[in-house]
Amino acid sequence: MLQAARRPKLEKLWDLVDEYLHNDTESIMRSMADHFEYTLARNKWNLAPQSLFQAAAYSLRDRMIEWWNDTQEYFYDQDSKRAYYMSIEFLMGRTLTNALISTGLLSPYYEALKEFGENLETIADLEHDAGLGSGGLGRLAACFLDSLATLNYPAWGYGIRYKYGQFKQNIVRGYQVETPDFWLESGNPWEIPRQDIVYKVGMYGSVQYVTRSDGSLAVKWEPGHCVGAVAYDTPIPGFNTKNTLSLRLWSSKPLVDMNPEELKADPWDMLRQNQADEEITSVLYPKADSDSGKELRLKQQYFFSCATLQDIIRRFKKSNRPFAEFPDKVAIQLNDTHPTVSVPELMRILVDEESLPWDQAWAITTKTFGFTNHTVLPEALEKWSVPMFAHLLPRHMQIVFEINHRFLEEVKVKFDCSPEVISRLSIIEESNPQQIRMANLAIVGSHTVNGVARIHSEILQQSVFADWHRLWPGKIINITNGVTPRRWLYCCNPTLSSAVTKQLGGNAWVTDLSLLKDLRSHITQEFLRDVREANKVAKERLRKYVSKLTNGAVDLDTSSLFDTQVKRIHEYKRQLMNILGVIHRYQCLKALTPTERSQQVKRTHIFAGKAAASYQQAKAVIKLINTVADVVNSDPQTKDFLTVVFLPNYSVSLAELIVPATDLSEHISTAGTEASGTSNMKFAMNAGLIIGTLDGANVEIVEACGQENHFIFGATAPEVDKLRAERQSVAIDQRLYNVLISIERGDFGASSNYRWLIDPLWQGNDYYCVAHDFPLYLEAQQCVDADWRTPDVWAHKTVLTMFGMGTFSSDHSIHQYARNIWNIKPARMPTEHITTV
Ligand code: GPQ
Repeated sequence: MLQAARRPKLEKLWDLVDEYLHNDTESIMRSMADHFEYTLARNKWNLAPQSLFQAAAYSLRDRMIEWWNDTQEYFYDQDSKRAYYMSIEFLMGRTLTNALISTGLLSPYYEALKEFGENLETIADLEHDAGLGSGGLGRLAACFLDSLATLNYPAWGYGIRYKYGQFKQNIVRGYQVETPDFWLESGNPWEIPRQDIVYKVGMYGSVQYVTRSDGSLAVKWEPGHCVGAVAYDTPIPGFNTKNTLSLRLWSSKPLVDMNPEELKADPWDMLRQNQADEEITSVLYPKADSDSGKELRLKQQYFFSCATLQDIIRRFKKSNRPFAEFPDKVAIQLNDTHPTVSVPELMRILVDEESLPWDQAWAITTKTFGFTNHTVLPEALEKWSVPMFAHLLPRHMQIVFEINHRFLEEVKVKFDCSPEVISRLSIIEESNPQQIRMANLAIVGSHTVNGVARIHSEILQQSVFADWHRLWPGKIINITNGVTPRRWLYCCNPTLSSAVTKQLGGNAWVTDLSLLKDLRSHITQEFLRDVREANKVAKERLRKYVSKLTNGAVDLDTSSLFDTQVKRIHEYKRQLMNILGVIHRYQCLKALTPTERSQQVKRTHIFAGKAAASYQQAKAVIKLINTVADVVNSDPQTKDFLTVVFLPNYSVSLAELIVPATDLSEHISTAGTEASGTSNMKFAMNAGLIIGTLDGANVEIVEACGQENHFIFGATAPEVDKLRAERQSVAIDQRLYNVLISIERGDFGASSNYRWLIDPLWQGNDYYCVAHDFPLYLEAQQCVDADWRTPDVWAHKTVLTMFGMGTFSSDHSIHQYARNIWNIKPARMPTEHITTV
């Protein structure tokens, strides 16, 4: 309430509001009751749990808005440089428990809900996940927001408010069936619609040349159609600080009065156009198998970039500074290539609208943007066809050509590059039709490019972006990903968290995870016991979940080893190798006598993850896992020793349940394919061991936690390159042969379901090296069994792992972004600026 001080007459009024927002149980109950009755218009005699959740959320949101306003005012007063994190995905999951913990209001809310006759956990479970993302990239963005707020950095998140998040996955007769995820069904109490913040976003049309008053010639884009971008803000509380940031998501809406020509059109045509405008932000990743689908994706990207830049520039202009100082006040991070059209958009604004000379505009632009790459898979590097781009964004197309022309001229003059190198560096691919390589545009338009794990950044430097690395040494850097210890340890694993707090004599570790390393040298028996206990509690919670999900059909044995692989289903992640390994284990068990069987390590294999709707191979893997589960779980000879479950509809909240309950997690991608992985960090932070390849962040995790504590196997990245280059055909191991034959024979339903998976293996067409790594994987699994049989050995490894995870907090990553890319400083509100108790 800093404003109040400036307008004394209103002071009293604000004091009254502050009074209302006190944080004791009584005041919280009063605000909940208010929202129950007036915001939700519910009958007070019927305290439906869903409405209680909403009332709790609204009342908490009020408190966060209070802090959010103060934070924004504080940043403004401090004239802080701000970082803007632009991401097409934000995989936020649920908010309630996390926000209560961050704001320090868990206990009064717990009490308040108890007074209303409800339990906080039950109420928290009613919240629908905000699934505005599909995988690690979106979850990383969410972890980064949590760290930015917690570390008091002046920052904003910008993205799209999709009406439908990532699809809901149902498993029907073993197959994945997708249905829309209408996450807004019961409303979204966290967001604040800003009908007052609407920007005009143009598209199509033509480029005009106009004469300025001084006689010079200016270029002006006359869009053929305009849509509105409405802001929706979600407060992002920091842990143990009142600094509260904002995630601003854009929603599209028709702007009829902006399109006067269209007013003359047939009303039905207009209605259809309005619907099309609303559709821009309907779904995450519209199907791109048609030209219209591709255009919609590009439209989304431009819509989001255009609205965000207008908002950033409006905020910058409040300081009345010249544009030359823009990069001193603004850092924009492009989370992958999706927001890269922001580069020509900023150039258009500076050159066409602000009349800056090209060179100055370009200097400002390149000092403003940073670019994070998240993949080396060539198929995932975005390209847009030139004719399509030119049709939707004619002025931007000119600008991209101009950027490319100037860049290539500079390269030719300053560096002695061959024509091949020039053609690889070009932003335009000379195919038919020509394509814009968005990664090249992002690299040229940014001052720094970063990979997300050491090995990934090295691959970028040495192969994928090697030409660039030679051209501009030092421009490609590494910042290894991290995950927030608030959500991924403190909130999701309260028992283990308490043990750590007890051990360290306080909870400072929640914002400084490096404190864990001090515990490595004196591991106590008490702590080992606590870790085992936490694992037991988490396993029991998961057992109950699975039992409810399967109507009691699957009852997990919590004394068994929980072996988990949960992530997007993709060939490179090799869930196939995992399930083939499970079939091998099943065959081994079948071949044993009952006495021998009873001496085997009991195991539960847990899978979860979504396959892209059009990805046949990935969908076949899901079918295979589910069918193996049916066979194995109902086989009386083996069912006491081996259980397989595929948990449908993987999500952030499901991960929060699975991660603490896992003994061993699988991160077994073909070396050189997984940029980083972040679930590996979550599991290890929760004292889980890793079976994995030397890929992505696994490399650094095992280095930090001790390779001897994990189960590392398989071809290394250079070996994979060699295998591929030599096209070596790998002889199929006898155990793999037996597994493939059993699938072929129909032991797991019609083998035709699995042609996509098995034929390439028989044919030696094994791009992801499953056949090569399979025997090594089985050996690593045998080592797992051996260690599991010695509980003390296992327990020591888990604890050493957890204590080695100090640098994998997203706080650590964010400090590096702040220092090495954005040049921003923390700005924590001093307590006297805070009006709420
Ligand atoms: N990642 Cl390019 C995604 O989740 N989606 C994408 O579209 C791309 C990458 C992941 C990547 O596969 C993981 O290895 C990373 O840990 C994660 O991004 C965050 O960097």
